[in-house]
Amino acid sequence: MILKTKLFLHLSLVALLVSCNSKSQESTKSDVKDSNSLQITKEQIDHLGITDENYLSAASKRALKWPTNLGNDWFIEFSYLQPLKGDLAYEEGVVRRDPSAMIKENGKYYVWYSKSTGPCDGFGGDVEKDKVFPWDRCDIWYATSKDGETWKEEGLAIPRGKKGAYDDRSVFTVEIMKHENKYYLCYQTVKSPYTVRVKNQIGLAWSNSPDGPWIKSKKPILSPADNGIWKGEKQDRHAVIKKGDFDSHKVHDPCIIPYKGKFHLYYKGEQMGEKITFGGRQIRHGVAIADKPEGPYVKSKYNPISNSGHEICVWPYNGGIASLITTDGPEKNTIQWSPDGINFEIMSVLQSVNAHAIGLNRTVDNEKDPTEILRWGLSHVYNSWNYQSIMRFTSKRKVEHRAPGE
Ligand code: AAL
Repeated sequence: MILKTKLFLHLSLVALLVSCNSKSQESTKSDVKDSNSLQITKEQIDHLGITDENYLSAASKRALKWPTNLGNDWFIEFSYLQPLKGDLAYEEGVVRRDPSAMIKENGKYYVWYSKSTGPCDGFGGDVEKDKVFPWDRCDIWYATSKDGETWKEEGLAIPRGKKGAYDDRSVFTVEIMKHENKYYLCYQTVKSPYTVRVKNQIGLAWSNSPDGPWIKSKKPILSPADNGIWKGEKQDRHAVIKKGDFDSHKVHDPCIIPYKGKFHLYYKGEQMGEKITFGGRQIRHGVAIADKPEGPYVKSKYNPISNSGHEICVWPYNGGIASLITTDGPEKNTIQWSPDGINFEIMSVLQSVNAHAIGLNRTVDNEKDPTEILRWGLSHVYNSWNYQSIMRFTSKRKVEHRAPGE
């Protein structure tokens, strides 16, 4: 396992970073195999298709360090998204996005999601009155389905708080956890006014039934780090004196996993003064750990625990935690695994991930296969900037490549 993870670090990062930093043109002399540093077998040469073992390119040298017992278990392909039927089919004028994981109760799948109506106006106007993002002025709704394809919208689960509350502006991007016959919804919260610099927090609600009623935590269970310093008074999130920790601006996409007798709250951090790096946003994940589902949650000193990614998509596997990293950063489109829920290594690099803000299917036996939980689930899709809907994704293990009729 450890060997494999090291391999993939080589595959994606070393290839990207080390080769960028090394001299762009190697001399002919250094192309020649350094027989002291590489023990090469005939099988390796044949497997890798190397023309002359005395003339190894930089790529071949890296390939020769891959373990010979390389498996294919974590490599998958996503198919096209499929529309849902019933109440979750696309509806003009309505935002349904960021689906939670699915759980099965009373013979039905349950899903929770952010819901709002009407177009959004951005930050140019009156942020007290406008709807700035599709996920602004949301409440959390839920739906059920017998087959995961045709859904019935059951109604409101978590409304926004009363004026002045920490969640008075929007409650959104929800996840579900069932633990000892109790249900927990964790979600993002924003307090009005929704300015560019507004801090985002995480709230929690619990119930004895998936149908509610839900009791909300009086205070957020997680807040951004408070060690960044804005520059000037103008609402500009890029103007900072000090950026602060990776989560100094927003804590997002919460997902709680019961793990080794504790509760791991995985989340996405957004940093004040965020930059574009490696062609994407500077987004990283963190974990906060509690003894009880309600908290208090203490951020790990190892944070950030990813250097890339966007929405959180994590599941337990083989005594550790697996994580699908998408959208931003040099390690996007990889599946990673950690033996301890903190120290993640790359297990596979995916061609693309045709699913966003994934709602995992938590009803499967995720030990059957490392990626069993990704066989099908929910994703949101941008029908337009104003309106998003929920669709169904599928993926399969990539095990062969054959021409038609071959
Ligand atoms: C997402 C998530 C969070 C962001 C926005 C809504 O997909 O990362 O939830 O706030 O976009």
